Amino acid sequence: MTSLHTTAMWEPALESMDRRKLQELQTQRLLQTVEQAYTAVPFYRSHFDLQSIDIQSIRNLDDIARLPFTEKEHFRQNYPYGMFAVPMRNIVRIHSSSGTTGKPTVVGYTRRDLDTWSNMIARLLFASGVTEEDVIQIAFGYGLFTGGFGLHYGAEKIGASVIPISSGNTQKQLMIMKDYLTTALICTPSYAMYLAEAMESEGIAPADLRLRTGLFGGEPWTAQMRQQIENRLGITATDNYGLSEVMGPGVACECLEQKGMHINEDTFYPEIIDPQTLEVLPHGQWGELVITTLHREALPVIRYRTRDITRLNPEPCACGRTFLRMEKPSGRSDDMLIIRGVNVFPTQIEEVLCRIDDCEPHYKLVVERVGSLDELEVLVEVNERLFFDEMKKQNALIRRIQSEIRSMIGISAKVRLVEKRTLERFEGKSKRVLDKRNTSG
Ligand code: DLL
Repeated sequence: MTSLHTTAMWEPALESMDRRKLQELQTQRLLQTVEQAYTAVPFYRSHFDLQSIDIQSIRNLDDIARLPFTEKEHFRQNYPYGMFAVPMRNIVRIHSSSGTTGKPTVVGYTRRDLDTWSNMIARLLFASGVTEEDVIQIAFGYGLFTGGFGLHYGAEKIGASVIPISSGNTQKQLMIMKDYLTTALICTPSYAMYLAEAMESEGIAPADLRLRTGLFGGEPWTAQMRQQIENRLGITATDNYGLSEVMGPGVACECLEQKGMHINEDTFYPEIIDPQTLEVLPHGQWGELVITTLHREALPVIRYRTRDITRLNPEPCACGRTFLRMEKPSGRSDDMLIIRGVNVFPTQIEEVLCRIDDCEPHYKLVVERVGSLDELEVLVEVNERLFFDEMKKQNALIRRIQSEIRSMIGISAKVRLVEKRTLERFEGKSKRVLDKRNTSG
């Protein structure tokens, strides 16, 4: 299989490894991880003992299905450092992720973990064709969030010129992008969209910039949103995935084929489970992604339930990487809205809206209980021409959106057209859902 988009690999011996050899490596690392978790982390010892797991009986990759899951709640119960497997003197970095409720999840890294992490990021950058020739603008928040620092050290590792601008300050982002000749932009897809819009209102055209590529992640986004970002910024955009509990960004990344994200399987062992029955599902089926770390010193994590809904594709990829690919997550199972009994992911609405020319890719979903019925209202920005246009055209657009939502998801929704730039914009992860049912009881 040949590809027009082949880029160099950062660690070709691992990234294009024969799958049988890879499984041997995974098995060896899994056994080490289980042993390390059991002996060094009291939480895992009691977690396994409670289920009468004899760790000597874990001998191959299939045995993993007998181990219990780790959940976010376990991190909270062991706040702050109870999940660490090494003494604090060996920890050189601490990050944390703030959930919406409860205590934050605290994660630690040894020196070797940081080295592993920057290699994962270096792989991700190379997979998108970014090299030492590039000037990378990192517009993820630097701080406790893993996005900024995580990507930073991998970018330095490949020898690129890194601009650690962090998130926010959109005017300055544009000035720097233009004056410092940025070639690669790293942020959330919603911030990329915001920057594209700000560029348009400042009268900056893609041709005025050197920007050629964007690496976006940290939240779900649709193929349609990618198309919009690519067109408006004049770039190629790739997706990358990760989560703090198992490391941060760098768990999986797209190559230039743009057909799913290669999971760094030498470092993370993926499974897909049915979130109801908790059974492991075969490749190709949609379900919840579960990850076991295979190479963490500070924080081994066994069968972490990510809540992200995706599926795995084991087909060989034209880029030559042998790691299997995960499809763009359609969303998190805990972000899924249940509206009148129908499961709705915000990304499904995004897909509908992005397909319609007069709609801008800025929307908000408001869910309410009216009487005993759930009601979904979709607020969507429309371009100025249409907003000030006659009622008839607006009504026609509303009917079209409603009918596409009905045919895609099977529910009826109220639709409200709003003027351009009236909905909130996001410098980090977007928050597009307001579920009033939870607050009103
Ligand atoms: O968002 C790590 C990260 C930073 C990844 C920068 C990529 C780029 P958390 O804050 O712990 O970590 O959030 C993790 O974000 O479980 C997914 O629900 C979601 N997520 C991350 N990347 C993607 C993606 C970082 N590419 C949670 N597509 C995960 C869809 C994503 N969802």
